[in-house]
Amino acid sequence: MKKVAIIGYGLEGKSLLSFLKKDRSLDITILADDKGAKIPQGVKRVLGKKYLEGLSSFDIIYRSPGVPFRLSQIQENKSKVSSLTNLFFEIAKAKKAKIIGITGSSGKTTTATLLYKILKNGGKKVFMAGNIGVNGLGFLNKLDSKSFVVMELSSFQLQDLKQSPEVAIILDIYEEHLDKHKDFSEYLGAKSNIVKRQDHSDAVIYFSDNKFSKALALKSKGRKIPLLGRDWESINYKLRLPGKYNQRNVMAARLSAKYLGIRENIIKRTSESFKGLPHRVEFVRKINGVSYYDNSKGTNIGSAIAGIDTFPEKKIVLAGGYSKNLDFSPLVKRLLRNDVIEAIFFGASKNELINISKKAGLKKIRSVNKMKEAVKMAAKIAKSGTVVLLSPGTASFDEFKNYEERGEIFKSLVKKIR
Ligand code: UMA
Repeated sequence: MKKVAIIGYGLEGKSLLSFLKKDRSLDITILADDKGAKIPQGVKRVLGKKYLEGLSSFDIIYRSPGVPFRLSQIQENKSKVSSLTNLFFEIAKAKKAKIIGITGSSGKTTTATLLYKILKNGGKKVFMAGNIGVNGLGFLNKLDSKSFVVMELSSFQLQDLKQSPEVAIILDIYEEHLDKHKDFSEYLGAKSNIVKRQDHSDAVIYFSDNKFSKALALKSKGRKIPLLGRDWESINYKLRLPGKYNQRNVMAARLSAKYLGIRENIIKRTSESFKGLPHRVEFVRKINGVSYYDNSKGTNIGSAIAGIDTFPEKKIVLAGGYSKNLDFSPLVKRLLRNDVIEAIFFGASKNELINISKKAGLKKIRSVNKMKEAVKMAAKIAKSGTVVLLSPGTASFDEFKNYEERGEIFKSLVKKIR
């Protein structure tokens, strides 16, 4: 019997277990740092702090993306380490399905969802999977040579990926996830796997005005299809989605769809009717003349700034939360501009934000402990005609389960304002 370890029992661990347990020749053990993980009866497990100690005794090791690839025990057994994403690629490619992989520091889910809708409206047999939270193993049996799979790929999923998608989309790239990656260069190295094993018949669509997106794309052996922000002028769809960054997401989805043979009128119609996704500069409510927006998915500096850039109006920005060791300086610099009337810092990183603001000469700041107090304060000081925007620039784990919970609680607090 082959000894299989599944590290992590979250979304990917659970999907792997239900997929692999059908194969009776596998002897499966779940490993996780969480002692309380609810693993089905009869399934072997090693839980708690020492969960990785016996790793070398396994023949295959499936790593969940949240488990850092650079952990010494994983590095020592590197040749045996695989992942759900690797398994998916192997089987999907064997079935000759076409994989369109999307990466970047923000905009992945929006671009993936829009491209999925465009391909569907264009009559293609299309599926969506990956970091977006959809388990691809669940639909593998439906794939054939006519299928397209739009996959959102995070740096953690790309880091040990042994194949590349037929079409790669590289959106804007900047600092992200420096709590888990050793440094920015490790993050870029992980992302480069999206093109590393492409061949001449493959293609990469990228932003030539983002130096990291461009540098990665140039590593591809496939066709290189560049995009520039100013290309938007010749497209000019009437989008429901706000902000320049969404124009870039739409441009990337559009060019990929065109490359895959979809007609312009279908791309335009789908893009113009697309309402976007929750927690990405989502309008919540207008009360007392003040408009409230939820950008809880602004979990890194670039996407927090992109959220602020969405509005020309005067605004109060709510920022802070669990720091991912990212450099807050560019965010503070953005807050210095005149359209920001006030910044309210909250959560675990508030002192770091205050210190950087002091050094940068940013005076219009307030700080509170919890997001709840930040919303209350914003409602008290906001004047009619302004915008209140939650654009944290951090992860949420100091106060919430994830960015979704933070966004939902923000929205419910805003709905209670009188
Ligand atoms: N665990 C360990 N050791 C660790 C870390 C975690 O044992 O060091 C265990 C936990 O105890 C738990 C399990 O691993 O049992 C959790 O695994 P996970 O963190 O990989 O989470 P999943 O639920 O499997 O979800 C993962 C992605 N999560 C991360 O990358 C952190 C999901 O992306 C993804 O949707 C899902 O796989 C399906 O592919 C989430 C995410 O936050 C949405 N992604 C980041 C982002 O978008 O910014 C990259």
